Amino acid sequence: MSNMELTQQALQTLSSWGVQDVVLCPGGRNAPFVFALAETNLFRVHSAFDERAAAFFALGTAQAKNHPTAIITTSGTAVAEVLPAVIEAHYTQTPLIVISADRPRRMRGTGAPQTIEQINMFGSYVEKCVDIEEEWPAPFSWTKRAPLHLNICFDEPLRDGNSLALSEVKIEERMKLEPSPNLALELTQFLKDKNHPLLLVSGLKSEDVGAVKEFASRWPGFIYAESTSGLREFSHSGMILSGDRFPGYLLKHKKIDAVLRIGGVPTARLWRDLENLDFPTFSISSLPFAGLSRGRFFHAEMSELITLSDCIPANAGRDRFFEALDQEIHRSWRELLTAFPQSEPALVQWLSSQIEPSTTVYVGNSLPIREWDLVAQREHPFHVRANRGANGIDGQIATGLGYRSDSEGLCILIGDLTAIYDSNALWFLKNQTSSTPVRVVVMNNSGGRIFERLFQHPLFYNEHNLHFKSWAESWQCGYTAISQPTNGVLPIGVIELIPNLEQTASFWKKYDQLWAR
Ligand SMILES: Cc1ncc(C[n+]2csc(CCOP(=O)(O)OP(=O)(O)O)c2C)c(N)n1
Repeated sequence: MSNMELTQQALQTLSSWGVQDVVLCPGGRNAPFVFALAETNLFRVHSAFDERAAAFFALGTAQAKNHPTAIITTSGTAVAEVLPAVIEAHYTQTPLIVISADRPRRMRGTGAPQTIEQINMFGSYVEKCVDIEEEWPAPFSWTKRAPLHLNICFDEPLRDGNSLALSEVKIEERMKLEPSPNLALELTQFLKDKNHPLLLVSGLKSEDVGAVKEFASRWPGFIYAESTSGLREFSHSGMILSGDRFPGYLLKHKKIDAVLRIGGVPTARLWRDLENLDFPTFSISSLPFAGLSRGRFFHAEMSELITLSDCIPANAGRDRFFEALDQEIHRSWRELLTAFPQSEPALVQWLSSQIEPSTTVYVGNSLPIREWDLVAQREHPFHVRANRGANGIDGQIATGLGYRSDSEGLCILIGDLTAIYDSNALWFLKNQTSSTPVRVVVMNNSGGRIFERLFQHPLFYNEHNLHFKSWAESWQCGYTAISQPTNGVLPIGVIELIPNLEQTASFWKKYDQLWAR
């Protein structure tokens, strides 16, 4: 069954159970539900983004109206946020239905982006957990007197488009998870016949950066380094400057013949695409998660890399024409930053040039981490942190504030929905005593704009016209609104960046055109 057919089955089943209200928390993985609910009038659809509140709203609705009510979440910590309401539903015997979207079963245990262990997550607080992939299950009983969990796996393309689906490609290697003592041998084998391998470096612990830098300095191919790696500002002639699209562009033009990933699970789009491509991939990480259900994976100490430089084949290199192209694309979009100074990327770049060197920067999930990776200045390094374990938009301010210290400034950059999600976390900023500057920067683009770029359907966005002044003041924090680059000293406390949406759209339009060659 296709994703949309599974979704239709789910909605028909809800309807047959008497569900009238559906609380929808749009994300990427549950996109089939967003599209289907936009086209049906079987239910009253309540769109929301904080799954914890949304689940309690569904609970209250079910109790008040005395009919089963559903909450639909995307994958990852979004599902976990529903637990308190499920517990309440259990003890009050309320028919709360949780529908969670999931990534395909083959990815369980891999730590791939937004892939967590969702099956039986609610334990004995639900009457049943039904795990669904490809086929709708045979009729099953449900008393409608207790919560129910339906977990539905969706593979890409999510809306049944025609991009490369797993079933269309032959994947020879499946993940081999066992740590091997033969890392050097296996890496030599892997790289032996490769002429243009790409090095992809993601999240590293501070103490591992030196060893990886040493290894990278001898790398003859292209390198794409994410900001959480601590290598993004490292000077190397193969360092990709034009952004995370360039690795995919190299792959499309057959200018790379392998990917060696070092560090945490990458944010770069290429990584997600590799899941469904039969492309030689080798990962080395100090975390025990492969991040893909295919390819070779080694769980190793980063200090081992020091001994691995000899594995790099002598004849490997990179295409000089594409090296120049990378620089040209980089130059072109930097001109766009100047042309559209009030666009979101220009404001992110400006922010990166204003904060003091050696500041710890905590970047929120969704667009902030991607925009920072793309446009932040590279003159001096920052300590960039992010929650890239499960990629949730929950708990971002609190996690960031956990990085406060007396020796370094702290700047947290998050989206507006992410800020509202964790609005109580300013508790940890109240009565701030540290002598170093702490800033919580909210990029207020009036909703979840990442979905504008992904799905172009307003039901995903949760648009609003809220601002953050009274929020900051109610927590006794300083507040400044900024809508264009300025030269003054950057204030501390809450900074609300208000990008010009038209300029942002123009920036991305022209940016997209740069790749159409
Ligand atoms: C807990 C959780 N719920 C839902 C999601 C799915 N999700 C990813 S990005 C996003 C929207 C974020 O909006 P905002 O914070 O305004 O950032 P923007 O997209 O505008 O950068 C959502 C809901 C998630 N990652 N984590």
